[in-house]
Amino acid sequence: MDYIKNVDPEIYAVIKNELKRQQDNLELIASENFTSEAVLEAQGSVLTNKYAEGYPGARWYGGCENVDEAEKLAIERARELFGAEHVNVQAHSGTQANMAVYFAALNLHDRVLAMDLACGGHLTHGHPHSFSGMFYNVLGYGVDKKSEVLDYAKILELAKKHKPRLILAGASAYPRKIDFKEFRKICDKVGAYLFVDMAHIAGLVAAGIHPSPVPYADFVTSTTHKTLRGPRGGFVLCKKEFAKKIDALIFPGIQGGPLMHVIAAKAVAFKEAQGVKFRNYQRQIVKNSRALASALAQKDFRIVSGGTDTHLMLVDLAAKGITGKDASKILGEVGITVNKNLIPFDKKSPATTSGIRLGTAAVTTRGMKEFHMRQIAQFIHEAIESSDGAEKLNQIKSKVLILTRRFSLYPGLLQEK
Ligand code: DSN
Repeated sequence: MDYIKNVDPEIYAVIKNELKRQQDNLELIASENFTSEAVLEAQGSVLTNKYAEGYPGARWYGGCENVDEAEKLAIERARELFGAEHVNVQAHSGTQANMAVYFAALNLHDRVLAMDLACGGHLTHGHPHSFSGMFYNVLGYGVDKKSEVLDYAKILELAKKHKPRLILAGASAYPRKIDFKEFRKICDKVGAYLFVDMAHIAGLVAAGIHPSPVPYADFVTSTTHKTLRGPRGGFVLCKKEFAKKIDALIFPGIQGGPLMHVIAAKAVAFKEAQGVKFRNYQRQIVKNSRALASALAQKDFRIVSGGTDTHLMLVDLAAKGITGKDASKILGEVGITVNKNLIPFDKKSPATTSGIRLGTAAVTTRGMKEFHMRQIAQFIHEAIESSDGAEKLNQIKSKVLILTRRFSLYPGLLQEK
């Protein structure tokens, strides 16, 4: 980073400080991860200089022979990894991948059935301030009040009553496996498209640890940077019959030039996701998630739905007498990064919340195992119990630092010469 250090010391400092923050803290935000060095290299490469509107072999600009290869590799690897009929790797983000699917499948104001935000859905699943809620008539389904898991009979009832043109499955804060086969059956009963947003679980799906939505869904979207561990970005998988429509809607429909450096980094991530090492990594994510949930439960934290089958869990803090907002602040003070999150049927507002969401993808990337999850649960417990004791919080912060220092992250990066 010598060039940036000389040209722009302020931004150099930002990057350096962020690297230190990532190294020193325990990253438990369920949607975050640490890419490999290979992904970082591809994303920071000269491919950023190239315009390549269009698709491989059919671009609007000359000189695309090398970036064509990168995009073809990304497409082929994703197709193989997920067994999809068609792949588009140009979506800049999950939101844009989702937008292309809405535009491909629906007319304005069509009816959609999607997971409620309060029960774990995403902003693009119908929030009134998202294009999805502005352009479409989105109705929500949730989880069962007692079990806090998806109630497929209820979803079928809603589908029969409201006759949506599209049903959206997938969530940002749902800790249990989703039965995509059941969703397909519901869609077939009411003649709806099935659209799965697998952004959170894409790595688990790639590794065969969560059942794949691809055989059942008309459209599947994802980001590349969560459990999949790639660069920040999105992609779309769909049945062959929608291929042309999806491609035309991504470009020129909603995007201009694709980010070829990001597409190359996606190709690297898809390659990394093909190996045994990645499968073992995904298995460890879930083992760690279960270990963290059960260690927290032993400290009397209520885990929504009683546990987890995935990389994430929701912790209900109501009985601890603290809000999600305050808990995330206190945990931040001891170097544990989490986000406040609504829990199903939350009585508090989205800005306050009764819960926090925790995920284990990033700490597993660092090499932590079940034993360390039990240590982390202890830190969380101690921090929440001593929320007004600055000295105690400092002690916990030191323990967090001792743990994170044992698991190096990007060793050698930005080292002073
Ligand atoms: N913002 C992401 C998350 O945290 O789940 C979803 O896009």
